[in-house]
Amino acid sequence: MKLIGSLTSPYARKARVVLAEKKIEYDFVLDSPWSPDSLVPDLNPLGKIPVLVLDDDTPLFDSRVIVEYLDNVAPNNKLMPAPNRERTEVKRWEALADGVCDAAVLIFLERKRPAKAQDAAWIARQEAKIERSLAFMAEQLGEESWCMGTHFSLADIAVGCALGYLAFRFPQIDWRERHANLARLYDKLLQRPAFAETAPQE
Ligand code: GSF
Repeated sequence: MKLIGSLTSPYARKARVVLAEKKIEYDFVLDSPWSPDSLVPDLNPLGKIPVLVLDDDTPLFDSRVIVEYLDNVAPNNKLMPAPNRERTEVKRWEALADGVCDAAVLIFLERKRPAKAQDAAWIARQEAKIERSLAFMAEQLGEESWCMGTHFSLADIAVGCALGYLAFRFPQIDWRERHANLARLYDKLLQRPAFAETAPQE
């Protein structure tokens, strides 16, 4: 199978971390959806990465669909519990983490516009989403070892990718100082080869 992505996308990183944690072999194909000759729209009508292309050429998107497929297709190292209340909680963590990435990406794109065209209120609205979400994550994590308490799960992977994207694109957001437990979780995740080997890079 092939993962179409980039070295900076937090959503592609989530898929890459899951592939590594599940020890699934794949080809990583770099394709920026922003380049005029990108092949992404031919695979995903939404024109977004990541896309997982299965061996029968079926394209899977978006990252949540990809990681759920990967967790189901390989029995080892389960990252999501069976359908029950805990699974719902893992998926809410993922929705929260992906939402932080969504807001961060919107700020990043808005700031690429000419300064006069940038909408300060729009940027402030996205920053507020990030701040509220970080506080919510910190409150939910508390002093637990992992997002779901005693065991590592997809929730930690999604949160780690979101925090890593903030550190990469918005080093001025001082989430480490304000939420020491999130910093501890992120530093612990960086000890895992799957995270260390997928750190965002230009
Ligand atoms: C979001 C992917 C996304 O926005 C997912 O996979 O979870 N809900 C989707 N990807 C960006 C790249 S990045 O910022 O990570 C993307 O492909 N943007 C191109 C576009 O046209 O929006």
